[in-house]
Amino acid sequence: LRKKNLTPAVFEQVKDRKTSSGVTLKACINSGLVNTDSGVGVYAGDEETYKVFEPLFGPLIEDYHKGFKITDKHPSDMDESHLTAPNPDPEGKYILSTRIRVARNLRGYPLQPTNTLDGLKAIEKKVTESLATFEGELKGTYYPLQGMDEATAQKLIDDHFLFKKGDRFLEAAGINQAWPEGRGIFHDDAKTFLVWVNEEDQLRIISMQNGGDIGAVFARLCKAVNTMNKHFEFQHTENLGYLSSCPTNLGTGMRASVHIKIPNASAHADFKKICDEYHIQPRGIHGEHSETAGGVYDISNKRRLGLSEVQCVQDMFNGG
Ligand code: ADP
Ligand code: ILO
Repeated sequence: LRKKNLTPAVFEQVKDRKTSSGVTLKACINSGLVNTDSGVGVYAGDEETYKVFEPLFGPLIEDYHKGFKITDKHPSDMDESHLTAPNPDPEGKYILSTRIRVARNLRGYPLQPTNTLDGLKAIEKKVTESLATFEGELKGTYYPLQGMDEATAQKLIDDHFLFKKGDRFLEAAGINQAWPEGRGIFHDDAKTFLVWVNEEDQLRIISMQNGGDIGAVFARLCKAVNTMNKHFEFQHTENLGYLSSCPTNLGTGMRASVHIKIPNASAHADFKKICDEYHIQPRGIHGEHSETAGGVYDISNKRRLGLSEVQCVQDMFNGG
């Protein structure tokens, strides 16, 4: 998307621009320059990046979040009673698990590419102190990455709960600095409510469980996010919604997915075309940029900006 949208004319317009915290064009596009197989290839270093580099980011955002115009206002709806998504597979024949996550960043801190070790640690402290007060189904424990033994970390990654180490896209965007300091995962005993701390975004708030009960997963996420809204102020603007370092995660910051067995559909010649038509994105079984196994795909909503959270989940339900 960067290659398509950074035309010679746009390049001339933005090549010498800089945000007040020093974010340059080179910093925004380095991840895609290093990783030529990127789908998107840009990251924003701070809130101002989206304004200062709008000649590049504006068209790219409209390109990814189909139907959204940069001048539009972004809506929000986290009322689970507005969702119509009865379990599509009550017998558990096709859907292995359901996961819905949102990305969030705290107001007052830069986005991750320009964050500092002090910033990461301050965020970790603030967030974990608040999470420690959560009760009921949101009650859990924080596990810092620093000091976690390799086998425990790898098991959490293999079981789809924890982010992976050394992601080359994040590395080139400057997001892996001082790894693993300041990073960690909070979760309840059942691992159905989880919070990633200081990965690509400062927070990833996650609700997940086995099976296809999308409504229950969304209801838990609504409860978690509504509770977190009382504790934190997140970076947010009227037209871009919640801000994130990758422009694909703007707006709702929401990716609602199912792990689903579709060996025949995925082998169909029109698989990609059908996914595009329904605004869904197929990923491998271990997340983005991973391969898949046994015809099991991660199917999720592609658009996250310009439509509400309820509509994002509805996109995934309709497409899946
Ligand atoms: P993100 O969704 O946070 O953008 P990834 O695509 O890397 O990032 O996925 C993170 C992890 O979540 C991966 O291990 C992936 O397999 C897991 N995951 C995604 N969707 C589901 C799902 N429906 N059920 C179980 N695990 C899932
Ligand atoms: N920079 C990577 C990832 C893009 C979208 N995904 C995430 C996790 N932000 C790319 O361009 O392929």
